[in-house]
Amino acid sequence: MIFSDEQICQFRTQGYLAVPGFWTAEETAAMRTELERLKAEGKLHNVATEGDGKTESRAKANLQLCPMFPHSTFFRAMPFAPKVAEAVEQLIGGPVILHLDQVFLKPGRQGAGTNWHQDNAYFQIPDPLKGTALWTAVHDATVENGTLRVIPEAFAQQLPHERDPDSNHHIRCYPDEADAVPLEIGAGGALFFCYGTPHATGGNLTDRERAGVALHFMNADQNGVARGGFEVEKRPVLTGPDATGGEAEHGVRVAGTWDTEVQRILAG
Ligand SMILES: O=C(O)CCC(=O)C(=O)O
Repeated sequence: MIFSDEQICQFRTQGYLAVPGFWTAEETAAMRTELERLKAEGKLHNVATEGDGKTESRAKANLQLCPMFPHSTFFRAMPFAPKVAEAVEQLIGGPVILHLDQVFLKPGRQGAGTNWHQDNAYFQIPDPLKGTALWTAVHDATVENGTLRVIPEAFAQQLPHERDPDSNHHIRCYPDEADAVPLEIGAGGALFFCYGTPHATGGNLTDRERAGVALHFMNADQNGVARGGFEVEKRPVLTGPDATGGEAEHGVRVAGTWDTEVQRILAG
């Protein structure tokens, strides 16, 4: 996964980059299958509220699992897929550290969006271009089913955030939505957006569910000050001299298992 100068420039000036077909059809099918299992086992929780920031909504569902790695060796392996670190390192520089993993699933009709925010309002790294989300469209993501929207060129601003009344734990901001760009992308596509980029998802107005897996990465030189995400000793170092393939953080070697995990899930 080698990005062109134009793609890297797009990320560093606009604050985001869309990469259709980042994952293969097999990898994406395995994500859907594993998500079905996690959903059937009741691992995803509705974080949408009735507008008071605490009472679970009965009408709307924004189903979240965060973190995923303790529940799935498949999703634990996903950030260790070699193309992930290769891609991320080109955008934010190395060494690369995994900061957080999570999934948001929006059931058909009921699915609720995640309101506007900058990830750096949580993570608070000094340089917002040294951290990025890799948001994977597990299903085709369209305006109608609430795909991600971003505000380009806004990553250097620090927008004021407050508690999100539509979520039981999120915070939100209120950027000028006239500047927002919807990023439609097919299943298996990846949207990279830096920690400063304001972003939101919308409600799912279709009959079919839509999910996004969000992995967050930062440059190791931000690790000492970065807030939120995994506990410091659980943030896997993916590249550079301190990378152990997951042994230091998970106690087992995870690097090199992604392809086997994909085949294991597809074999049922
Ligand atoms: O998929 C969503 O609803 C929200 C994703 C998001 O906000 C993130 O990955 O930071």
